Amino acid sequence: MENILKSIELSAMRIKDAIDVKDFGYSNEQNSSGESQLQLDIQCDMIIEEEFSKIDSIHTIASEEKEKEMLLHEDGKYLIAFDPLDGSSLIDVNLSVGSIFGIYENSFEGSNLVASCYVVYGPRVELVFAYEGKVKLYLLQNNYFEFVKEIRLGEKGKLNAPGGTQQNWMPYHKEMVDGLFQEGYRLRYSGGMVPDLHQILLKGGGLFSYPATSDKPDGKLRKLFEVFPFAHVYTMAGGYAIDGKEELLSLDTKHIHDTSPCFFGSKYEIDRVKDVYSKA
Ligand code: AFP
Repeated sequence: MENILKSIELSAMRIKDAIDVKDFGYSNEQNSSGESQLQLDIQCDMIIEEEFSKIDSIHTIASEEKEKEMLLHEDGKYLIAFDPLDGSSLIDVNLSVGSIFGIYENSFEGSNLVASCYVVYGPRVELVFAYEGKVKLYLLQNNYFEFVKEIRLGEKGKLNAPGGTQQNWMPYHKEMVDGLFQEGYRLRYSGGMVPDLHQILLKGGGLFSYPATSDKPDGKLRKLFEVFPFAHVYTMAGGYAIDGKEELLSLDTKHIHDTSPCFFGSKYEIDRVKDVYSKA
């Protein structure tokens, strides 16, 4: 696992350089979710593929930018699903973006996730790694990811990050989101899952939601590339991650690009979601 973390760190440093200096703009390609791919999305995908190809313990990789998974080493033990540059549509307005990694054994099922990791490219580059019951924060300084601290979520937070188009929310979902605001929760939503969830984690709690909507009944966020890794990080940090009713990590995956409604947060807010959704 140590050499996988090392290769994520090397990828992150190369991606940071690519974000800083390269020319942006769209390619003529679309990814598997039908979104236009930026040149930078493709470049970041290639960087990670190149770094992971050097690690013998990696059996298979699956990227959000590619239709199919790819076999790397027949004798490898791990399968890794990753989103090379999540939130890339925010690059042109200079907001934070991230890379997300889920590391599995045997198959790409939430229950087989053994480690997860994400990198935030913001004013600083930070990396969060969840493994063996601990969630650790690292900061990039002088080409080295220095350990900062262990992360734990509180029982209740103050931040509310509600995703999806409000016009298409279910009425009970709107009521729940409004209810939290009436209790004093503050809105924090950039449109980048990585910085939005990172903020809630580091500020001790709150709720991030991306619900089922009338136009997207299965939500927008992809299980393998976005939802499962963050569910793993949040639960290891003492928080909760559900689809409204079930724990996200207990959900089946039929296709690598499957999506799911998702809610991540601390105990108080997730109890609220469960209460509202159990009556829906
Ligand atoms: P992009 O990678 O296309 O910018 O999408 C980012 C994202 O997948 C995730 O990071 C956000 O939480 C979510 O989409 C935001 O979606 P909305 O724009 O519908 O709020």
